[in-house]
Amino acid sequence: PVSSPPHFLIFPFMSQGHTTPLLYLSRLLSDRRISVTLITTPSNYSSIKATLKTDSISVIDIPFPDNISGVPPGVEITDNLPSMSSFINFVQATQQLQPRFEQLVRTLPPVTCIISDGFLIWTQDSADKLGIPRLIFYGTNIFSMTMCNIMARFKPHAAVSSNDEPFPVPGFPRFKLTANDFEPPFSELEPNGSILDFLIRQQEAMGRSYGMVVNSFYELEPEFNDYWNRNCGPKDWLVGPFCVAKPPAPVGTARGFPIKMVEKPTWIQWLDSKLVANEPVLYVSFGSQAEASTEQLREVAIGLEQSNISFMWVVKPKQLRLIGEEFEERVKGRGKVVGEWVDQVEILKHEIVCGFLSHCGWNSMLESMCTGVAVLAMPLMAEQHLNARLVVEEIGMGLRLWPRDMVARGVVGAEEVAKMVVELMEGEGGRRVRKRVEAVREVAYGAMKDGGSSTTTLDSLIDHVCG
Ligand code: BUP
Repeated sequence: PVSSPPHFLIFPFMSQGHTTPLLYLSRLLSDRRISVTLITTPSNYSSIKATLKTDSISVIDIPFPDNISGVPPGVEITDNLPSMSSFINFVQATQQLQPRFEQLVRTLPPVTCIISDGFLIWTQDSADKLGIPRLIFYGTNIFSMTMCNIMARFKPHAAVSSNDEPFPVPGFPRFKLTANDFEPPFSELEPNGSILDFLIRQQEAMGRSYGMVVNSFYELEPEFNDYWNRNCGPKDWLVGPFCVAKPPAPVGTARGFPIKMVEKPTWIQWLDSKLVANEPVLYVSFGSQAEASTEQLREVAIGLEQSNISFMWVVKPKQLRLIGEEFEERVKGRGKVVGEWVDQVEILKHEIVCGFLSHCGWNSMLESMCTGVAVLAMPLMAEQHLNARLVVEEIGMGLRLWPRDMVARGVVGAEEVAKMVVELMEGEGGRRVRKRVEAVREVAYGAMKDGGSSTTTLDSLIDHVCG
């Protein structure tokens, strides 16, 4: 008798930084002859289908509730994370998907395993009810997870009197952090509020889970990984970096159609022209979620202008007018401002792109690593300050921008931007970190090759789950 293949159900959180990596993971699983069903909400359905470009992964959408109780007036909730200010309301609203989700799972071929985002806490209750093991996905690295865990358990910041004063980290005495490297409630000594409740529930659900899949690789953070498995848990499986996994099939190759020639976007043509002129380009982007203040954006603009370095700055359309048309006019020829969604990896892969001024979202950091582009770190929120510490101080593949007066949550001034952009692109510091990122790139690719650490870990995870 022919036995049916294992069936994994994947449920990403509805934001770019959390969905993209799970699409890659879906493909990695599907390539291993695992049947994969991806669950999402209606507004994400077509973009997920378009990105996957394959019919071998089923995508099913569950309608998002219309009337969401407890959402304060003025906070607009759709079925796609609207902005960080409505984060808690949004995650709470996703709970209303639970009955439809469970109903759906009961109608599908038997599910071997659920992989769902850590923010979708209630999927753990569903998994328990349905008797299916659940793996959690957080869009971050083990270093950040470990540091937050240590802060919550030991409160090492109780020993210092200000949020900017460094303290040694228990278990990692050589390493110094400040309370400003963390978001509340981790940065607080007596935390309370809805985020704390959320984290407590998340922690409790983690305790009931089968483990965590992580978009990272063992060689990148071995000591934090070992610490996590010894002291924190649940067990983690480091199976990335996903961005070097086989990319989705080119447009038009599905079902034997010939490859369609897609015209190069204007920003790639612009990079090509910079290559011809031999003018190295700094890529600037602060991600899809982070909201830099108007003041901060203006300082960055002035700094870029003063640096005299060529740059391409991808901004959210609503921020275009904050930067202003006169700015674009003044930097014309040297700088390009793009107010559209771009293929970031394609830009980072371009030969002429040599630096990345970034908010340090974890996907961006992995993409920089895997394309060998050195980072200029300007973290804004969430775990980005920790990511900056990891890539700059631990891995050594980037330089850091510091706000005025070294107040970690203050505004980074134009003079600092200009100075460090020049240092990254033309200085000794830049040469040092570029060498380092090249070496890390090799290791990252090695982890995803046959026999590499992440490939082996994914195979062993599948063996574990499928018994
Ligand atoms: Br903007 C932008 N094109 O124009 P991060 C982003 N991206 O491909 P974030 C594009 O979105 P979280 C664009 O390559 C990366 O994979 C980028 O994820 C892609 O930051 C992803 O870097 C952004 O993790 O997400 O958006 O702040 O807060 O969830 O980490």
